[in-house]
Amino acid sequence: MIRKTTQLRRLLESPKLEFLMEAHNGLSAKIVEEAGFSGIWGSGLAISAAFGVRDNNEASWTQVLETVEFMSDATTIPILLDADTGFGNFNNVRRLVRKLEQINVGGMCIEDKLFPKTNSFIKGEQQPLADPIEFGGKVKAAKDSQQDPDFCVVARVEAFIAGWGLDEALKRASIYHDAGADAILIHSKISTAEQVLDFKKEWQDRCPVVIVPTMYHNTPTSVFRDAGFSISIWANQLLRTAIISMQQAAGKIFADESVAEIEKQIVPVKEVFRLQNASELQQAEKKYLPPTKEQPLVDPVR
Ligand code: SPV
Ligand code: MG
Repeated sequence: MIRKTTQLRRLLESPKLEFLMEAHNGLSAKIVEEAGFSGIWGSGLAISAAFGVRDNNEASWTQVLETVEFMSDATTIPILLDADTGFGNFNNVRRLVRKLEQINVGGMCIEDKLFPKTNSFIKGEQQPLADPIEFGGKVKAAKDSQQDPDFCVVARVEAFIAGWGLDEALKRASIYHDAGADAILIHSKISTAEQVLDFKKEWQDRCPVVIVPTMYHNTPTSVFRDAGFSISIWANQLLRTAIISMQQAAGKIFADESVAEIEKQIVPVKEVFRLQNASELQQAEKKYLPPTKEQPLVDPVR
């Protein structure tokens, strides 16, 4: 079994465009893996939304890590955790890296904003950026504290989000690269890929570049491939899929005062059991529990 850190590093360094799909709990992480993805984006937006709170560090870092541990345990592909600003200063980042390694997370992405952060698509231009030298120290602290040489630290540049131009984005990326970042995530909130393409043209191949085409979703993937980006992150689409499915189902059941109609549209309960790997426990019970004459209490899978 290849270590998750190594798997993530290979994705970052692979010559072809790779993809990470967002997940926000153990179940969605498993669905991402079953769909065929090679890696998971542990989205701060999606995890906080699933908790019912805002993407403003309202969920504590230990609450986030508890969720990410379930995600990691449920899957064999690596997770790149969206670790926001690192949940504090360089010292908090050092502890964060040690904890992420313990729960088998492949790497983390930290962004050059201030704690408590705000989602990049909410009043981005009013968001203060971190001092780039201070943020470079955070990146260096992260790299110095990892035990596994393949643990990946992705530095996210929010210059475009905050209304700055290409020069500022490149200046920041250089500082973070010099501090040891394994990759740069260049974020943009405009509806075209212009900013990230401009960045990549200047940055060239100094280190892998990661993008999040949430707002420029109409850009064909071939454009990203041709430009030589390393990873494209689909950052929130499963959360948004789940929201509309749950809204429609809840609304229909409320209106019908019945689940008869919706039953045809939703997965059978046995699909839930399959995703939970209930059959493995049934086998283990046969192996480890003392034999009884009684039938198993339930046999929901078969
Ligand atoms: C996230 O998924 O939480 C991200 C990406 O950080 S974004 O929401 O685009 O800022
Ligand atoms: Mg985020």
